[in-house]
Amino acid sequence: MTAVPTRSLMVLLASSLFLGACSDNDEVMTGLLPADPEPETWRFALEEVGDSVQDAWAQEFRRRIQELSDGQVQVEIYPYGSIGNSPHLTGLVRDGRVQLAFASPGHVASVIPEAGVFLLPYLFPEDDQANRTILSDPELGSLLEQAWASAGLQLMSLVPEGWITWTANQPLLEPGDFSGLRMRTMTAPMHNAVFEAWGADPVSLPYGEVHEALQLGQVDGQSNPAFAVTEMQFQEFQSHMTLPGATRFVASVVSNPEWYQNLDSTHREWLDSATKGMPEFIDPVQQEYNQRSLQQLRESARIRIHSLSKRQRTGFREAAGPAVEAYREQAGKRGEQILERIQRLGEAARSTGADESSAPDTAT
Ligand code: 6CS
Repeated sequence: MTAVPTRSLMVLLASSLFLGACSDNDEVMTGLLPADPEPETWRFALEEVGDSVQDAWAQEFRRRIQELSDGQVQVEIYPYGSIGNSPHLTGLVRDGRVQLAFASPGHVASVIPEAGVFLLPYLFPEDDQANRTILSDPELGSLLEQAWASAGLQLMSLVPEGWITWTANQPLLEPGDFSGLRMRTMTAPMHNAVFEAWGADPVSLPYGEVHEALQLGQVDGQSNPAFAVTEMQFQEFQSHMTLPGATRFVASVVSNPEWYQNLDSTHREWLDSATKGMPEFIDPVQQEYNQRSLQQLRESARIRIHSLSKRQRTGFREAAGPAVEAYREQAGKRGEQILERIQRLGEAARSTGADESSAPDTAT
């Protein structure tokens, strides 16, 4: 029999007496076991305000992590405005001061030129399922991960946020309508290249400055999913919205690569399992948010909503050539591989008829 040191015996005895006095409550029993490790906190910064698509993603991620880790990992969510704008958030992740953040292509393409592929009009199929299949393609995923890694960012997930709409104080139905229009763009030069191809005069601004710029007439129009328009109240200063069915807003969730690599296997597994399946969670959420916003705009009759016909879309696609060239110049060899992979997957979807459902009212 193993001898129990007298001091330990006394501690045990005192503990059982104490327990006896306190009933056999589980929580108190826990006090006898080695102390639970202190929960660790992961900071997660958003590019959007509370109740947005990014917020819904982050809340669900937090719920999953806390459940998987049994509370050992807490996630602290910082909505847009609490710690900085998009380029700043990317910097915080690269410096390791924030563990996780959203990074959308219109901003992050400044440091990851390959991210600009998500800004190219009429590249991805219109069909939702075909689009999902492309975004989950392992070969494309690996190329994107390499691109993100070479900018010091670990790509954790792609987050579909819905079709991008254009708003202005005039209908935007053909490329010529953009002529001289001061279009607000996100901060990456690639976003300017898209609207320049149609003759616009782009003005790069952080998200948080768009409302004021529209109000003061410093910009004439902007582009964003419908949920973002109502959430940020852009419709207060815009009389027309176009549903071009040209580009979907696909954000990325990024982490610090060193932090990710240095996580112990259990924590990394929690993180990976929490992230897996998030596209399936967020897709219906973004659809609901975007549909609700469009409905709200239609009912308020504050803004006229236009859908582009097939012919009008073709006009925009054909005029977007210089934007594709700008992407090729900026994104180099890997950028070309990414573009070709998306084109190949898109052609495969079209040849199987998976891209037939190009409804004119492509709004979510
Ligand atoms: O327009 C922007 O800058 C922002 N739009 C959305 C929908 N999310 C984040 C991004 O920064």
